[in-house]
Amino acid sequence: MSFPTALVRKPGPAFAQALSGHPQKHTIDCERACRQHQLYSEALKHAGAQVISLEPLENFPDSPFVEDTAVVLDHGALIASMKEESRRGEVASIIRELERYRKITSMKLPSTLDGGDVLMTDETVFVGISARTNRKGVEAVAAFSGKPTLAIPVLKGLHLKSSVSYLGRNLLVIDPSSVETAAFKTFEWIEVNEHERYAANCLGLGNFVLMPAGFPRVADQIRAHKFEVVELEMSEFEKADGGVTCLSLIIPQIPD
Ligand code: CIR
Repeated sequence: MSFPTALVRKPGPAFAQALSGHPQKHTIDCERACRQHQLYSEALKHAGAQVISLEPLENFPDSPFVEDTAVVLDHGALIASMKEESRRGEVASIIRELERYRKITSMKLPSTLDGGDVLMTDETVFVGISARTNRKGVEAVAAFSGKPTLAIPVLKGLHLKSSVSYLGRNLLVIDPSSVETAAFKTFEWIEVNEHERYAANCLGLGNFVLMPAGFPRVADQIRAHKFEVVELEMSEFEKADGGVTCLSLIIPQIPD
């Protein structure tokens, strides 16, 4: 069994100003977001992660979405070059944390990348070409990872992982209307329909899967694959265009 470290960052009052295209973005409730975030951190611990909880960054409303700031592998951490001006400053404090665990490599403009576009599987890295991540960003991930790396056009949604996530054991959860499925044909997958789209973003951690509450059909299908499912209220993060994976930066335990 592996015991990863998970970096998380609590939402503060500035979270109400997070970037979002969600129609209810103006109703973000920061106190409720804090409570949901607390339960999220507890779920990570329940799944065996050691949680490092960073304090809110008041100048950076989107900073709870730590996943976007870096790609962490066994041999090092690649710091993302985030396209959104308002998010670029988030990486400084993440670098200070990650330096304790990994050698740091930083991407530079004109390459752009959000970590939410990076889908790691056992053999292959899939990187979304999206509104945030460009081809040079994919090339930077390919050079860094040393693994086969494929660019995947994101047809709908913010990031690749808004539409597909990897649970482990060769199993994906995918919204086939948002992403070409051809590249994933060596995987087994669970399909979500258009009403279940938000459940395409799940976090697999060993035998556990953290997923948003309210999608019982998807949860049952994941359970049928012998994962233990933890369902989480995510309403305030959904209103900020964020999902379950976005709220943590997973630092895998290096195998002995
Ligand atoms: C943003 O627009 O950048 C944030 N409001 C949402 C980022 C979500 N992150 C993720 O999916 N990895």
